[in-house]
Amino acid sequence: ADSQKWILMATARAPTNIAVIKYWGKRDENLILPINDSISITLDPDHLSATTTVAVSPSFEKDRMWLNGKEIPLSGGRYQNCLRELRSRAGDFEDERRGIQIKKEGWNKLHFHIASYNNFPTAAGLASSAAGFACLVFSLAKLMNVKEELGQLSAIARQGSGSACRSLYGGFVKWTMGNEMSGRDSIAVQLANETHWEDLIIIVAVVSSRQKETSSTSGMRESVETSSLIQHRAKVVVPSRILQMEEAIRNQNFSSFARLTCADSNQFHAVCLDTSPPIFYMNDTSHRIINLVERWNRHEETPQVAYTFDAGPNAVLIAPNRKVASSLLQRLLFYFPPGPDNELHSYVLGDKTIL
Ligand code: 2P0
Repeated sequence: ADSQKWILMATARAPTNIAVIKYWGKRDENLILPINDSISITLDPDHLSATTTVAVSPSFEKDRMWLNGKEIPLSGGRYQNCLRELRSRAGDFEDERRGIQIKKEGWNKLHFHIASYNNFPTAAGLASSAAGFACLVFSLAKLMNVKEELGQLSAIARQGSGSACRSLYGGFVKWTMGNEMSGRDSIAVQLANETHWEDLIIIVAVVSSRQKETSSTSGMRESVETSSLIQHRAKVVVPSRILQMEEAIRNQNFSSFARLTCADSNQFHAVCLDTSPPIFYMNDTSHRIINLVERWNRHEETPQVAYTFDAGPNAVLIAPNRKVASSLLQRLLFYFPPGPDNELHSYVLGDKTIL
């Protein structure tokens, strides 16, 4: 029948984010509630982002998803959790011209087709779940006429993947751990928008394009279960670092920002080493990059560049301006010359491009 023929669509784009104070460890696995606050920088969407189109039609028989054109299973409880939250907040939809009317409750019976693309090669081994879930939740919210503030949408994206909640805002973002059992207050807040501290340049040095061996989800679970350092980190170290980082960002104090960023990355990887069995996300090339930056920073007496590594060996390098960024690229090319067995695969530029 004609009533089966309509299709509604919504499209959104969300960038990935890079944590400078890391999220590592949950206090609630199902709701995805963290054991500490974290702070991140959202990248410019032109470089590393997900674009997702969601469609709904009475002719769809089940929910399906395609990532970069390839169908992937949607069985995961995380997707279902996000969908349930969105459905409970859905609004009425009416298009008189096309004769479409969906009541709030009507969304419960409809199925979705989701097509998502990353504008960077998945093979680069760069995190995509943050941008992916942020984008999925935002586009579904738009489609389903969900009228919620971004903060509440971030609490829904959080249930898809913790770090995703931070990708709903641009600029500098804090994920406050919250203390309610429901997770309602475990949301992202914007510390400063994307026009703040515009000179910062982010360079991702792709060390390995291989898929990481230990997923973040299981890695942080094992850390919470076996590391004693993680407790000290969450209770003592991070709370004071969060305050210092907020101040460094507010004042655009690069020295302080860089010291905190490097120290926090190193402590996160120390927690991984303190996990039993130990988790190694960085490799020899990652360590060589740390050395290169540390020696440079010590030589100049004040930090020139910050480094941070997530659950993999790729280096995220942050320079205070173009001049330092081009000097950084020169150094990287000198120590890791392009060639048949070069250790660095490529560079991805975040924020403003410099070439
Ligand atoms: C972060 N990472 O703050 C930290 C630093 C990796 C290292 O958030 O289980 O993919 O989906 O909540 O968000 C990666 O963890 O884990 C992450 P789930 P997620 O960016």
